[in-house]
Amino acid sequence: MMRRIHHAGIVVKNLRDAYRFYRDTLGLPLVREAEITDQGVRAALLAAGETEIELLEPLDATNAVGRFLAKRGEGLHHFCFETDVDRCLASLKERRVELLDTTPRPGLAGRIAFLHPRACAGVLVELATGDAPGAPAPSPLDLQRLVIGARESRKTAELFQRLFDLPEVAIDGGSRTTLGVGRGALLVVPAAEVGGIEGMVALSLVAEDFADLMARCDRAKVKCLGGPGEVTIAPASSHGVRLHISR
Ligand code: CMX
Repeated sequence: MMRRIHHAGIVVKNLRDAYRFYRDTLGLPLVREAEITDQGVRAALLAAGETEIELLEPLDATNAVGRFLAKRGEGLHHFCFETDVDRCLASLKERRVELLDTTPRPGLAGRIAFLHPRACAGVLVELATGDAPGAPAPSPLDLQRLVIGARESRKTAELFQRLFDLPEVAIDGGSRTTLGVGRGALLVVPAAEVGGIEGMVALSLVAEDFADLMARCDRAKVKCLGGPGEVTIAPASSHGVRLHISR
């Protein structure tokens, strides 16, 4: 039912500053940018392989995204599945799952609807019809995994499996669960293994040309921790998001 992770949404103070890192340093191509007035945001989608990264700048400090920014700072805000939104909403309604949108509305990713974070272990999940089929924009980075921290990781993984009919594709010693979504995956891990963070923790990406990417990060003075084939970009450099990048 879930065709792919359509995008991971990141709240930023300012789109122009965030472009400097995500578009100019990482090299992610801008797919589109628009103001979504009913949501009180200016949003931009950037291609990252099969999926996309959505940057969200609140238009004022008092709306839902503005309050999120004030309370938690810049960082991961939600993620979105591409699916048949009407069918999926009908099925979720039948199961009395708590929704923010009971009917789809227009968004940057097509017709969209949000579930309440209370229904998804504190994670804000969006559903979207996605774009008309076409070749994805070529991108130097492929977003492959989204990491979710949970106090009871097994239970949370089972919840996501049940809600979205996701296959379990790998078990790592019983404490980590990988759920397949298209060519990508959700990795549910115990919060204790990720500094106690519950909810969206990190994004894992694979670089087409790792050496070139490292050179660009170096020129832009981006702080990277790690070894020769895999780095974690310090959240201070990536607008609050832990980015794991491997070759
Ligand atoms: N993920 C997880 N929890 C969130 C959250 C998020 N993105 N945003 C807010 N919350 C939590 C808050 O931390 C708070 O938790 P506590 O009660 O434990 O403190 C609780 O939700 C209430 O927060 P609030 O600021 O009072 O916000 P509201 O209750 O008014 O709304 C939410 C919260 C999630 C329903 C709201 O942010 C919302 O409607 N979001 C969906 C719409 C959206 O995000 N649009 C932007 C995307 C645009 C697009 O792609 O089209």
